[in-house]
Amino acid sequence: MRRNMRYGNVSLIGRTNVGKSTFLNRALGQALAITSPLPQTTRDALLGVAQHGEAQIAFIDTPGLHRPRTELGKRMNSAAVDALRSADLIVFVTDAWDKLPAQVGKSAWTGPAAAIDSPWIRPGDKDVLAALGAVKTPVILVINKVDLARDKAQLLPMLEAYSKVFEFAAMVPASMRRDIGVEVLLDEIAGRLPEGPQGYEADVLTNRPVLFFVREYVREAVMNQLRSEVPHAVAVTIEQADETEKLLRLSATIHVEKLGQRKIVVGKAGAQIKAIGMAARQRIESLVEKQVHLELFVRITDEWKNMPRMLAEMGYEQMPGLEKFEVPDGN
Ligand SMILES: Nc1nc2c(ncn2[C@@H]2O[C@H](COP(=O)(O)OP(=O)(O)OP(=O)(O)O)[C@@H](O)[C@H]2O)c(=O)[nH]1
Ligand SMILES: [Mg+2]
Repeated sequence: MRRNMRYGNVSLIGRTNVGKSTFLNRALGQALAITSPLPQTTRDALLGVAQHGEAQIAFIDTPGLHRPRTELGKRMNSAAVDALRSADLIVFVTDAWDKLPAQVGKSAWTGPAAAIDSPWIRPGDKDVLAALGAVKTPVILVINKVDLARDKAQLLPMLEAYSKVFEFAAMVPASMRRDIGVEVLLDEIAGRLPEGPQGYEADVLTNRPVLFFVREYVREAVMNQLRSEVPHAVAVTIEQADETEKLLRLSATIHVEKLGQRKIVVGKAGAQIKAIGMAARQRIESLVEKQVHLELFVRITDEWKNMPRMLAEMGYEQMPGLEKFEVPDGN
């Protein structure tokens, strides 16, 4: 073991759409995880092994914590909570207010009764902060998307409000999009990991198989090309995969819930499905570094989000022992 080598598990948690997966990709130096402007992009915990100086950081990116309305939603939350169990360090990501929170500007507002009721705390963060109260692991707070804050002075009361609710090991304002604060954050993380030998061989990036990313990259293309309810109605299964030295030949099915959604995914004369296939194929090709043939089908599978058999086939596993977990309602 070299001197000062460090290694540890670091879980990324937070509300949906705050930039957890974007941060993972920054840390890895490659776009392994899928990201999109829509909420609920990540559905599964994802390991990404990053190297930072002498430290090897085993990140677990997780689905955004939310109040679930479907069996899929419950499984997403339980995947996120499960990732807290094995963590040496938790990175809790939230995002900066783009303008002053409404209550702050109101003269009638006379200050919060309890720290958690501060108008500077994102309402959706309250559940997560309450859940963190029960963990013993150190937590670093990241306020991402500072590029969106019109007035940077707003960050100070926000940092102060969060620090009153929870004793964070560190607080880092960042912009994953503009590459602000990323190095500082990685230093803060690396410095807090246990000293010891590395957990993975130097060339290991993740433990997910290629077909996991095939499903993800098809879904990412849908999420980035379509709007309204369609992206959230979509799941992807692999029908066939054959690999030779030079070529990966795949066929996959995009499941939607309704006929109208199928029409949108296919598009006029198949133009939309072709564009989705093209974007996904490029992502897969750069991952496997060989030529990819990708054939896509679109099928209506009503209620797949509530069908345990379909969810299992799509890889959204039930975490044993976590069925009872509920995000506390913060009251
Ligand atoms: N303006 C701005 N946008 C950002 C920043 N970081 C991420 N984003 C964007 O925010 C959106 C959501 O990013 P993701 O990384 O998918 O968010 P997430 O937290 O993983 O979301 P879930 O997987 O749904 O929980 C994407 O459109 C990103 O490009 C940032 O620093 N500034
Ligand atoms: Mg994500």
